[in-house]
Amino acid sequence: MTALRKVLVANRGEIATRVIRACREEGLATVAVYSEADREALHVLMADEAYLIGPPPPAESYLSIETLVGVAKSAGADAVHPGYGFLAENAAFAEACAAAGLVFIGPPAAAIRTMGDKTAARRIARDMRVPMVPGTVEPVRGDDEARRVAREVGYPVMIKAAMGGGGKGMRLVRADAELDAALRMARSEATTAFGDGSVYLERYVEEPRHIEVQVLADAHGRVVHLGERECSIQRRHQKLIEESPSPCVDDALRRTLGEAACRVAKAAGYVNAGTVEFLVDREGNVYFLEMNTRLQVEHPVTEMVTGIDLVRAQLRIAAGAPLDVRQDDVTWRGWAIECRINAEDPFAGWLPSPGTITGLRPAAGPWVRDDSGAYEGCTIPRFYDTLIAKLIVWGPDRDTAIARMARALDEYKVTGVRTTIPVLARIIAHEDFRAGRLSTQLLERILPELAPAGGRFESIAVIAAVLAEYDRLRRPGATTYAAGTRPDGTPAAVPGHDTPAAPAPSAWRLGLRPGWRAGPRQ
Ligand code: MV4
Repeated sequence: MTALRKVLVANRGEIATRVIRACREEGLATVAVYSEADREALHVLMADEAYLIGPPPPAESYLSIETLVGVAKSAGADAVHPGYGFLAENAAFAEACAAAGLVFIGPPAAAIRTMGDKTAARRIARDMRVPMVPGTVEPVRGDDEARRVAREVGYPVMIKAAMGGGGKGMRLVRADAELDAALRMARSEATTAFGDGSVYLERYVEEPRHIEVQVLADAHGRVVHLGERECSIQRRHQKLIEESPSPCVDDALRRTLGEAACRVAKAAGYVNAGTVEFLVDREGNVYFLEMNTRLQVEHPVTEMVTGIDLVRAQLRIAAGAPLDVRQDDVTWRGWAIECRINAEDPFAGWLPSPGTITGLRPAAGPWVRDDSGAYEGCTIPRFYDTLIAKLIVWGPDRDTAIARMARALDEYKVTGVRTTIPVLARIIAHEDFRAGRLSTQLLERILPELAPAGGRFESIAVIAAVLAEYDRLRRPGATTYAAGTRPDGTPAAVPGHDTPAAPAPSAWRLGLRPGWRAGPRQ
């Protein structure tokens, strides 16, 4: 046991606030870090101390391993929580923390590295006799081998980047004739995105459901699973709504999936919280997909049905404590649903809608949870993920949870930026969602009717240009250009798109933490 005292939270937004809350409940001091775009962000206000780590582009701030480790050491932190995204699944970061004598609140670097290679993960699943999609367990060497395997497993097949995951760099191939070109494209995309052109093949599963199992593993060899989350409501690999349990998983399947997930975690030498992903086809066959070596965005739905605080568990596991639950102690009660509220305009091509939140009234009331990184007057910067908050509800059964989510979405008011709330409400009201007829294709099918581009459509060319501008702004050096800057240090509005910046009430005057003081500026 290494008793932790002070945790540096290497993240921003709602997940940073989630981790700070758990630390405070555990009696741990917290250190926030922030970029120039986040000077008045909620996580900065909530932490005991906060340190500026650089300009807005992530590569120069939240992704800078050297800066983060340096700040953790100089602030006297003894542990680092990476949250999700940014450096959460970066083995080099976990190693740099360990080398500096900091406890990384996540899995061992070796487990991150193993699972980062999706073919290595498939070899583990094969060795553990966990069912998986037919395909290769090594990267394919040449085009001839690829053709042979594709014919063997049968078309359609998917080409996936070995170092990819989360849907990036996948390519669907329906016939021999398309294979060579698809391989070339996939390899080149993988090289650009992951610095490694290795690809592997899998048979394509049509209209699958996306189900994932939460696991917790301690440093003493004990592994438990906390059941599944249904994550089929996605758009372009971004989940919009998640729930637990899944309407298509019964007790027997839960046990099968849970035991499979635990075997994979054990074989990988996994420690801390992790998630094992599966696909479920129309016939109910399940296939291992990959393992995510981090706390996930949608972890709250698991917390709500199991009563287990996953971030608290992460902190305790990192300190070397044995798990305080055995598998038989884990029970599931009721139903939980999460909706992701993003600053995006679903009626204008889902363009990011950064800016100042001029009015905010989150939903509240019984069995409603608001995991948020926002407050009235705060600014949603254009440099990061557009997630404003996660709205989570619990009910004794799925119908009650759905009615509660509909009520809560109706109650949730945000002005100043466009949000995904209206389209979330329409999905929740849709008969296929209510009937539990979920698949990864459902959203693509019903969105044209739920979120017509009509009213605010700005033409495809404008949308493409604005998206390219956001892309550019997120790259290193982007903030040193000549355009006018806002008082918060962020560049002026994207022409023709942004809502004009309204003067924000100063966050410093909100008095969220009377004792708050900024740490030394770097
Ligand atoms: C698949 C698949 C079908 N067949 N693999 C996407 C995220 C990443 N974790 C793996 N993903 C998928 N892999 C095989 N062999 C379907 C998905 C998938 C998906 C694909 C297209 C559109 C939406 C999707 C949502 C979830 C999963």
